[in-house]
Amino acid sequence: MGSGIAQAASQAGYKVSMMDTSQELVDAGMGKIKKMLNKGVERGKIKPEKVEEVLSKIKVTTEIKVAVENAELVIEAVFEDIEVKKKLFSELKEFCKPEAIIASNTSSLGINKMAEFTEFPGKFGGLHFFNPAAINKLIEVVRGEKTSHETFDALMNFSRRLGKIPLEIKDSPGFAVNRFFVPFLNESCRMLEEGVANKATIEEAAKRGFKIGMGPFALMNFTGIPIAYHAENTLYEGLGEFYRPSEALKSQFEAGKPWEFEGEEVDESKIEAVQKRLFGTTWGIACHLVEEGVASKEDTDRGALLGLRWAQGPFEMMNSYGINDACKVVQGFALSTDGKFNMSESLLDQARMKQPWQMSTVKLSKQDRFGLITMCRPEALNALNTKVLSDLDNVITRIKEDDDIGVVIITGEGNSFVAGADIKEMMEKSPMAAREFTRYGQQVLKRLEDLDKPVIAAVNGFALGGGCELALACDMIIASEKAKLGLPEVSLGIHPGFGGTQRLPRLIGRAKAKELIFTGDMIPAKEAERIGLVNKTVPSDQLITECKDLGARILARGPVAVRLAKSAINRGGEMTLDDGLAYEIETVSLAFSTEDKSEGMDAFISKRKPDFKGK
Ligand code: CO8
Repeated sequence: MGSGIAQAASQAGYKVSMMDTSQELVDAGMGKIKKMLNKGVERGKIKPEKVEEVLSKIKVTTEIKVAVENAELVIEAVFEDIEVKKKLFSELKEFCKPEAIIASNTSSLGINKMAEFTEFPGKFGGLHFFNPAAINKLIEVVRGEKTSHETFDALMNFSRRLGKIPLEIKDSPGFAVNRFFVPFLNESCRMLEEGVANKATIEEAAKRGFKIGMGPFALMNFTGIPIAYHAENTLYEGLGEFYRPSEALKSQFEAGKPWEFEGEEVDESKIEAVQKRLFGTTWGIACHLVEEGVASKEDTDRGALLGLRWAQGPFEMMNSYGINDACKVVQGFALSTDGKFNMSESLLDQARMKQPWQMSTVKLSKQDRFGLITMCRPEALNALNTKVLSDLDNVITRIKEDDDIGVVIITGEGNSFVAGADIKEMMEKSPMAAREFTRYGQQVLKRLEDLDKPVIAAVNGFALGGGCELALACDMIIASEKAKLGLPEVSLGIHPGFGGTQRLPRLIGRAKAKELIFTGDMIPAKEAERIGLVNKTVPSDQLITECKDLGARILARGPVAVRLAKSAINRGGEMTLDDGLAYEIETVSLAFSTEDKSEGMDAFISKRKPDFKGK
């Protein structure tokens, strides 16, 4: 795992020091990295010239002092034994800089427990990578009781820079994904042991129920029965009787043999019963995770989608199944466990209210007078489907009603702003349905454009198609130097429909807009700045700070004047010059009727700073 982490960090541009206890082990680690990189080149995922660059950034050593003395971040991936970790942490105390952050890649030892052995528990947290660490997009970022906000934010940002999709996790046995996945394996073994069905039937029921390519027994054979057994034991030790490894799993582990199920017949009459038990286990545990504050519903589902390749996460599955029926399934399962598994109270509440789980793909957070919108569907590069548009619509309503928010900043989770409308959803649409979708997309973007507060697009990565059109509906665009913008619709056989054919020519002129739209070319942020599509390009780690600086300069001015100026520019742009000028007379006259105008002019004459009240 360590070599995969080193590779991921080096590919993201970090200088890496990779340490192991012997020269053979570090050489083997470098060998694995070279192999992975060459495979990446063969698959066209990595440019050949990048290989040397990545390798040159990784220095190997067997001496801990050399490895960590200049490190900003140390990630340990040593053997999962608390004594081994304890010894390592005491060595780190001696050689690390005091400001260094230490992270553990543990999957089975608690972050709180390990923090006791570190010198600065506030600077310690978990970075749980998934295999293969260099490629797998998922990472669980674990907050211990003593992990500081700064450390946690730094670990989240580090994960994002690695191109990972980080889940925010509170320390708890198995974190989020293993907490429901390993019991899914264990419950399959328990059903076998109880004679509920044979392996082939359980395998088939799981494949159909969770829409996965491999069922539990094939998965255990693939990833290792000892891993499943040890992981279940960890859950049992931390969480109690329900999680005890089944006898069937234990004896298979002790026998050291893979599961055999070739030649077994699938018994169709038992499929439903098996599925209900697997649903009961995974859905019930998912609810507990959220009730205990270990993970959000959204992150739990994302973990299942990305880490396990399920077609839907547990919460989305419950909604599709029907919340009342899902509740009955989990209740039936809980009753069958003789009190070992507690029924989820939150699921009972949802069923009582007949309300499916509410999950949002768009986050709104408030910091001072800023409303920060984050498009949060990183598994699909934040592509806009009907649900995302509806979530954005709801967030716009909340912002409209919130007088504390003076400036809005909109950005994307991960390495993408928004990679366009969702192609998978659009594929199925008839012309009528496409018309409806286009109308809805335009309506939501128009509501954003018409907000009576300045909106800044913080374009952090891909802003393509509908994503570029979303940025165009904002008042200003600040882009990270890593961002790429474009309207590639014609390469899909359609053309921009969320306002691109209208707003882009108005912003950059018809000829340039035609060039971008007709070619579908994707352009880097600097070029977008040159042609006037982007206001400013900034280093990626300064993107939000730059947007806030710009926002703060606006917030210091007369709020009513800014609002009226936005209206004059937006509405005036749709009129003839004469009508626009007439409209400007109205807005500026209105500005003269405000207290802000008296305050602004008085402050100028008195040589003091104005104190605008927005009236
Ligand atoms: N829709 C759905 N899924 C997407 C989209 C998208 N627009 N973009 C990326 N994804 C998904 C990928 O399918 C992939 O999912 P999975 O892992 O399950 O295969 C995941 O996001 C990661 O993407 P990639 O593996 O492709 O990531 P790369 O880094 O290799 O490539 C790119 C990144 C270059 C951005 C590439 O993903 C891409 O080309 N995406 C499509 C961009 C595009 O064409 N956008 C325009 C869409 S059309 C549009 O916006 C129309 C607007 C309104 C018209 C209304 C008419 C009805």
